Amino acid sequence: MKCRRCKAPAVIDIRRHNAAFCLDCFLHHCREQVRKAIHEYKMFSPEDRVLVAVSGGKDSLALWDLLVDLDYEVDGLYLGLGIGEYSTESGVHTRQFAAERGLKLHEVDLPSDHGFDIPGAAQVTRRSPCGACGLSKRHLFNSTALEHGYDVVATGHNLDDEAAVLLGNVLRWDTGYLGRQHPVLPATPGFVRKVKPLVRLGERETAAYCVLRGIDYQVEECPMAEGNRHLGYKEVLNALEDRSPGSKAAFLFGFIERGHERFAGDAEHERDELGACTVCGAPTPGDVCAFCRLRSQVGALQIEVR
Ligand code: Q46
Ligand code: ZN
Repeated sequence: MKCRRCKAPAVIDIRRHNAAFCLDCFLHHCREQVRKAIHEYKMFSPEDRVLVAVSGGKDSLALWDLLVDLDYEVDGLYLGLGIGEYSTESGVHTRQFAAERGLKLHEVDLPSDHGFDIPGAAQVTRRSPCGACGLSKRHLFNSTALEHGYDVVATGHNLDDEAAVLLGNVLRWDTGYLGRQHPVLPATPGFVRKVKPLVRLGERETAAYCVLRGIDYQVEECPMAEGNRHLGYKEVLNALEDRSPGSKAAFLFGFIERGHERFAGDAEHERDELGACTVCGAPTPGDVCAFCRLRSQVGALQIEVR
């Protein structure tokens, strides 16, 4: 197997691209895919201040590394979820990555800053931990970016993640979510811009990128992920990809190019109906936002919720 670019012995093959690369050319390929995504979808410019949401896993650390390498002004944000050993180790990997490179890292800790953790929230609400986790992440990434004056929040969602989310949204024909599923969500009142620069890279590529760059990431999966629907969608898509390489990318990019626009109106309609949370001021369709309601349910906030 030879490198497509320089003909040296290859270290990785990417069936979707029908290509193999040597170490240097693979790193170049990853940078090019991220550069392309940023330009193609007009994610941000060198003048923008970017906050990367880092979990300590392969995707977010690869993203931070790639953006620094491409000379963008990027700081990190780590959110402590209070998921036992998993969170402790994720924090260690993230802090170590930032310290070794002299990068600025913001930290928000759910237990000490907001009075609850994800396993506790799941127990009290009797809902899936990922529900409480996802809404806390969305809320805190946005509010922290606003508080510190960042223009953009970048997350490490890769091609596999986005294709799995799309499959879930299509299976439920959730038109509001389909209207919001795009590599760039523009800023609207109360929300900073959200971008996904890894959308052109698969998770096998981000893992290989970290290994080849010597990035020490959290290899353990979150223990709360078990039974999560998202993992099932990934398995289905992997089986399809095995049979016909490139089908995952065709599914996702076909939607972005030809499907997304048709649902954009549904997302806009939902956005127009937002007011301000009476507790924290975040945009919300009701009186109190989902994050403040969660805090009140777990007993970390005393409010009357109708
Ligand atoms: S961290 Fe949170 Fe994930 Fe764990 S609880 Fe679910 S959503 S699985 S990316
Ligand atoms: Zn609120």
